[in-house]
Amino acid sequence: MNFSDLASQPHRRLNPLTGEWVLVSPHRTQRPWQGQVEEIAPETTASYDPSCYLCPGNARAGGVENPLYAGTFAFDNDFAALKPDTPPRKIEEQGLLVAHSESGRCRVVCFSPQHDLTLSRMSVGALRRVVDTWVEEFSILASDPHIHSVQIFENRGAMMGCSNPHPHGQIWANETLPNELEKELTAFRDYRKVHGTTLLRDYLEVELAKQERLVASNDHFVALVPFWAVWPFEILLISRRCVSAIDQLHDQERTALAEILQQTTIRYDNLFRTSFPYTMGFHQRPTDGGDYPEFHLHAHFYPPLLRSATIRKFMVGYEMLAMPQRDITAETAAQWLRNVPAQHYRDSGPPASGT
Ligand code: H2U
Ligand code: ZN
Repeated sequence: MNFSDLASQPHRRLNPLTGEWVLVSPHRTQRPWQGQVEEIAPETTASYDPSCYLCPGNARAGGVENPLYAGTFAFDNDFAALKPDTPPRKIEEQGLLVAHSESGRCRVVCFSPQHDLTLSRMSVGALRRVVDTWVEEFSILASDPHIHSVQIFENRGAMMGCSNPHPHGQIWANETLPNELEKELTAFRDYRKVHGTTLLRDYLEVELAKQERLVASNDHFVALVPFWAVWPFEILLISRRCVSAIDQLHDQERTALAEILQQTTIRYDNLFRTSFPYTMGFHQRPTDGGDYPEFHLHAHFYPPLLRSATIRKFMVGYEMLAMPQRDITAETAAQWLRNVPAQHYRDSGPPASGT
């Protein structure tokens, strides 16, 4: 098989971060669709919602009142999935009934006081404050001796199960390493043992040479559709310098991260002229105090939309029972994302006629 076959022939691609394969069926993109079309919720346009539990000055569950914050605001999740004071316990029966207690902390981070904003419509200055807040939260959680991994993420849009349009994300910090981090860490370690370099540094070099999967880039970050993408418009955001977590980013890199977050999310919104749903999050070194030279900071964006604002990809059938599958190739997806305007559609007037 050679690279020119990838646009037309069924094939599988390997994800070197997880060791898992994805089936790609590019010949299938013309298949008709008569299935479910999602309702889109109308876009929020009020900058303050008196019933929102994240807006400044409003009361949350349990009655705590949010401060009149002006930038970002972080607090302990009132319905935390993990608790710091969980007593250590273990069940291990015949290797078949195995359960371990898990302690940790859950935080909620409001990105802006303005209820109707999204990351895609925030200024670089405001996004930089979000980056700084993530760094601050990461550093505090990382210094807790009981916390060994910190997962920063955002669920955006009702389609992804997000409970509230107010711009916000979450941080879950665990005593152990979650599955995805564990898989990546093993892959990074194995790669470094064999090649002496970091897997993502080498992968970035390959992609910068080939160009065809790049979406956006600046002096410090590159956003691309990875060769092994599962979700139609999945993006991998990689730091050019190999740092193991956001606390190692210097001033210019933090601003560059804010800029590329803006660029990536604007391109997503512009693709189908809708507030594009996704789950995104950073993968960073474990926070057990160890040194992780093999770990290379990156973020994943997993958006569910497939071919319009209302048609989504379902991970069902073959995907649940066998392996993930996609129709449009990573190269086509990257090309579509590269070709949309770099300015947000809601800030750039009506579309030209005929588009
Ligand atoms: P999601 O929209 O991504 O689900 O995040 C909202 C989080 O906010 C959710 O985890 C928390 C929920 O537990 N929350 C509070 O901490 N306080 C509240 O008053 C309501 C929701
Ligand atoms: Zn709000």
